[in-house]
Amino acid sequence: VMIREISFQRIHKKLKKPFVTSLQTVNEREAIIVTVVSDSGLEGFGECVAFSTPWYTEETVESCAFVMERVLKPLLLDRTLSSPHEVATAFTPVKGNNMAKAAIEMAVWDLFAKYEKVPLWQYIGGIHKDIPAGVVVAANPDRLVDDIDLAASNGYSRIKIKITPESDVALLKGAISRYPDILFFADANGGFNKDSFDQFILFDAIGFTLIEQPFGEQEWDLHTQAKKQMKTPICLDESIKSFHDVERMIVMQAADIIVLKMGRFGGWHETLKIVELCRSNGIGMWVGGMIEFGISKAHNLALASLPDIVLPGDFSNSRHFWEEDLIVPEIEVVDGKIELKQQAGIGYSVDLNKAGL
Ligand code: OSB
Ligand code: MG
Repeated sequence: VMIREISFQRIHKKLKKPFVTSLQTVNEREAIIVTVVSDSGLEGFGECVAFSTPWYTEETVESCAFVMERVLKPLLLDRTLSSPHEVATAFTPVKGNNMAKAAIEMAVWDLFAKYEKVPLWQYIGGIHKDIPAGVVVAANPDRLVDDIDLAASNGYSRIKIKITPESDVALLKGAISRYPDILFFADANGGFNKDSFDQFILFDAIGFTLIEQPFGEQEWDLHTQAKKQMKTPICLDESIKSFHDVERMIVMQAADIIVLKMGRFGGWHETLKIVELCRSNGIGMWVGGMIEFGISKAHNLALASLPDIVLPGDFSNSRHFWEEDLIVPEIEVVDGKIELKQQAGIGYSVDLNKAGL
């Protein structure tokens, strides 16, 4: 496949309601849509998931726009690839900037699946055709019970609750015990530290399926200590940026489960290596979200189809965050599940006319 054209579209949309985390409140979402075109006229799509400012990771929309246009695009343009794995090799001389790399790389994987005329989820060896949905609720104690009730009534069988050291253990326990059939995850986004370590251990009694990123991304020792003392599985999100981070996590016994985020790993190639490493070491995996649009979600859904991914990910329907998504059809949750498409590639068409506010 010859890469004849690579283009970028910067878009932004207002969220239906603000997304509140301990780190940041997101009201509006910018993104960069990548389109790659082959010599035969096939189109592949990717989406850059960096945020407007560096509150979650170092990269930003602006840094990615620069790196994609000026640094990465020239490495691929007019090149003939025999496998999408060659993109990661072509990008190796460029340090970091994983979200910029991932956005272009994902578009090439979509293109190859379309070239082979198979859905992307089949192209990568996926088997699950119905992906369990999952939704996120904010740490706000006044709204916790109502938010959980709403998510449950919308059919979600996995609810992730943002927690902080100020979260009330008894309130959380009471709120989630009302739904014994729903899986409840907790996500601290690194909000605990050495001083609040003992307080964190008390969260073990709540009954969460797992607790995501209790401590800062470099706090390997604290995670190891917490895992030793707790029965609730510890899950790492922000700490995991590469295959090597997972190796370190395994050696240090710092966690039982990881969140897969292709943007942070640099794309499909690194993600598939990480999945294999986790599989062979008994590490659990699930696919995380970045408040993204349908293109990134479609890639994530394909990833969630892999045999060893059994925990439900951050998969809500398109209308959860957006008045209108830019894929057709939109992502829809039916009976708590999202059905994968049979069309080649990501399985959805992209309508950039729908990219406005
Ligand atoms: O920590 O998982 C996170 C959204 C933006 C940045 C970080 C995180 C999140 C989420 C997922 O919690 C939200 C979603 O897309 O469903
Ligand atoms: Mg997280």
